[in-house]
Amino acid sequence: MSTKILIIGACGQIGTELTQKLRQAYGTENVIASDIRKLNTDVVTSGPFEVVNALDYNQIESLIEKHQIDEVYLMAALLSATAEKNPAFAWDLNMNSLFHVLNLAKAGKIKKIFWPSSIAVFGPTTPKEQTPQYTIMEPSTVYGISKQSGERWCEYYHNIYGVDVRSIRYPGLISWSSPPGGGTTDYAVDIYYKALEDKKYECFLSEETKMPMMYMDDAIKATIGIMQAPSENVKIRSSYNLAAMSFTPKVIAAEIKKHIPEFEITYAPDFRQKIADSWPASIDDSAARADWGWSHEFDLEKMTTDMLNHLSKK
Ligand code: AKB
Repeated sequence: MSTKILIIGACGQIGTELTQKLRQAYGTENVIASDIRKLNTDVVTSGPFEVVNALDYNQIESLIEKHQIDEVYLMAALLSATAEKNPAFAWDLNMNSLFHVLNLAKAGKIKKIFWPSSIAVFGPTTPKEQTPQYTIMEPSTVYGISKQSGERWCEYYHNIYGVDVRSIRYPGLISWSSPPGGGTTDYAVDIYYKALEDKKYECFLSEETKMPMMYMDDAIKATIGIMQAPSENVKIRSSYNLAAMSFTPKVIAAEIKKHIPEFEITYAPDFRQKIADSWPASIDDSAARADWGWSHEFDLEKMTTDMLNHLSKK
């Protein structure tokens, strides 16, 4: 029997590419994309799509029953920068959508959940370089607090109710096919667009702000990888550290300059600088590599070539 999948928040930066890859892997009809509204995107036109409010338990439940869903990927969330502007709504969306899905699994209505966490679970008191899987976690953003609480609840539902929930702590994600949605790491996507369009970019972070980053192809590979891993290999049920590369705005600008020599970057740090300063500069993801065989393919050089190729065609 085929696995039936529901993606909640399918029109976002990750959801867009995840939907395509899952449809290739599991068959278009078996992957139901859903989001708060029906946009005219590939996600909507390339297969089954449903409008759903991630805060509405009954709506999610009836979709799960209608399509006889086995697995849910809960991608709906407010990211770090947007969440700081609307803390109450960020907390509501990020926490209650998770509770809905955890409770549906607890009730036996779905078999498996993917829920994304983030490097935002760490804070200013966390060791900055090669941040370990287990370490001090005192997040200072609403987004980080919601992700850290979510991790605790995932582990609790797994330990107490046997819910099969799997999670990774995404670093900043860089993609060409869909724009990012309100994060602190978004500069690393914007910079490619502006380099091609204007040959210049004003960065909202300072030149030496080093953060962990990952190309979307690798993030999707990790997401599907952890979901397909045998249950006994997924030993951590809060969330796994995940890493590919770390760089500063200065370093990514120098890499882009190799392709577009006239490109210039300037710096005008705003409120997002404080968020970035509270996060790790690099991540130790050895547990993910050992437990379920995670490995990345893209470094800064390979990603930059791929991004510029795709964006120039776009
Ligand atoms: C953000 O910047 O908020 C996200 C994240 C690191 O989770 N990209």
